[in-house]
Amino acid sequence: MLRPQDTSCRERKCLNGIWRFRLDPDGVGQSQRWFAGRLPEAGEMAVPASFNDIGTDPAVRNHCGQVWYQTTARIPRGWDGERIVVHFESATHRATVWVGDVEVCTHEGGYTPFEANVTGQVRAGESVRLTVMVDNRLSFSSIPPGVVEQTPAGPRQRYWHDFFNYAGLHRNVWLSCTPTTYVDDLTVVTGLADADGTVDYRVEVAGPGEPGVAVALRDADGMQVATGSGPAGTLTVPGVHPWAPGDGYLYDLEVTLVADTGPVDSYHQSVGIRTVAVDGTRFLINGVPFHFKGFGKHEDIEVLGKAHNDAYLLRDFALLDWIGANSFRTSHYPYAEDVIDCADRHGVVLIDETAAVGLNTGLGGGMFGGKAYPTFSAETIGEQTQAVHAQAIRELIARDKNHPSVVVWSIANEPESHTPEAEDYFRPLFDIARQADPTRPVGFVNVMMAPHGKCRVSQFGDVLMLNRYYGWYVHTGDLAAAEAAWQAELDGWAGEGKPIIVTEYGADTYPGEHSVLATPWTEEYQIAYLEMNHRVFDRVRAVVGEQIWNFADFATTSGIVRVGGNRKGVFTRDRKPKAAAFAMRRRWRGE
Ligand code: GCB
Repeated sequence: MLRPQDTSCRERKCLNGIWRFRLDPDGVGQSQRWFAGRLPEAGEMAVPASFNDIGTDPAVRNHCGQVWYQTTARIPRGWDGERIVVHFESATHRATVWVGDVEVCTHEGGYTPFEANVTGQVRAGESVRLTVMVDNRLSFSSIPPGVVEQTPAGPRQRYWHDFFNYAGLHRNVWLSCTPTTYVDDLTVVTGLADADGTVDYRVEVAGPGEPGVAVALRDADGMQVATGSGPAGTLTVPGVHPWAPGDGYLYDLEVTLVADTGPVDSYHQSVGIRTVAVDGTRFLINGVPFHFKGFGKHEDIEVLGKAHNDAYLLRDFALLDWIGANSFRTSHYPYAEDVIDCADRHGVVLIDETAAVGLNTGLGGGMFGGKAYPTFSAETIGEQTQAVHAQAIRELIARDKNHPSVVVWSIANEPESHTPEAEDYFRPLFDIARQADPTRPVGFVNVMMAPHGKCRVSQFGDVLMLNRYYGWYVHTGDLAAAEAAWQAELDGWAGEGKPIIVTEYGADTYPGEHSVLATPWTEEYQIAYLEMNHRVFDRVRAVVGEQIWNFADFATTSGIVRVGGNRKGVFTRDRKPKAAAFAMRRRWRGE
């Protein structure tokens, strides 16, 4: 599935704005056919936004179940005879869509796009009613998993991840048209050999007829540098300008489908020509050792929750640049495609993660809920979860495979990984990721409870990604003990002969809290904690990356270890620097 575009043969119309909206606490909307007319008793909701923090009603914020969105849109007159599609960049966590009275699609998973061909349901020039039922419930067969517990006070959503379960229509909604014979998919794989670059391309065409395929590659100035024909081939770019960290140089690949009558479809793909490889403990981009400096992030802002926002996107990239970061992880789910595009343009390197977070019921010491569940079992995370997880991996790779910024697939964050059940669960998922993309390293993010020598899943990864909180969750406030324990564990991992990226280390820090002694929660402790980690990293050659948890403070469920959310940000939730931001700028920029 390709993202809608405006080209010489395609058009798109953005449906963002204020939609009709209502909760469905009793789950009756579908049987009462709320889609079959104007949504009854509806209020208003912004799209894109999480629905949770717009109003003031706790019933909305904490709603657990279905919600309904509806809008009316006019199909442009000029779209007669075209293939018309409705495209959602995401709906968290699942959705069913009706056009008029007709159900056109359902989708599972809150962070990847889906669409429906609605050509048969609409007429050019006429308006249509578009209704979406979104369900925010997590279960043992969703990714991420969760469980709805029935309590005397009503249903309560429990889950084992540490961010608020924001939901709704978080990203753009498009109406778009393509010709009836169209470019259905496109894959590019790039290579470098001395001064030449190569672009292997493969085009999939759908619809009637057998049009020819012509491709043209243009540089950033619009100069044509290579052309090709046929559905697959290799383009060579002499004197290539590679895509590299800090240098987001992009070529434009135009694919044209050509029939006897002339061009029938045109699609553009930006292409960064670069290579990625793992060589022993080195992580190579364009053959050059790369050291990841950056953060685990979240899509999380005041009022909007997890909605994409272009202004915050640019603000965050400006701050990444200011602090000297060269990378981040899309913890803990695929981010909006605009984020990945921005990373491509800015030369920011990404570890791209699925939404498989919290596959670990032992996490948090009860922080995330009362009742105990086994992680892997027929009743909890089992075959059905694994199938949904496999699909989440496929959808992430299908969406992001052509982005030069993406250099590692992370198939899960901190799952249980020390048990035989975990080994059986994950083995096939690594195979699925490698089948979907044989060109990028695959890994998962290891949790502290499965340290070196105990983890049974790390064997499958091309890289080792570790989240560790020595000096915070263990040896709290005792940085000397933390340093010794961390060093010992890291030396063990270094013996595996794979590159190690420390994907999380961090200390909750309440801005404005100070002490002459480095005391947990103070701005001074955050700096001392980070410095201790850096001493350890700088002694271990296999460590090729340091990504602090977190870029910014973010919203979580309520809990006795969270004060207005998770405070491990180097920036506050509204993106003000804590003292650690200046310390990190010195380390990463060397200033
Ligand atoms: C982790 C998780 C992350 C949490 C973080 C914390 O290991 O991966 O989602 O927010 O710890 O602050 O506890």
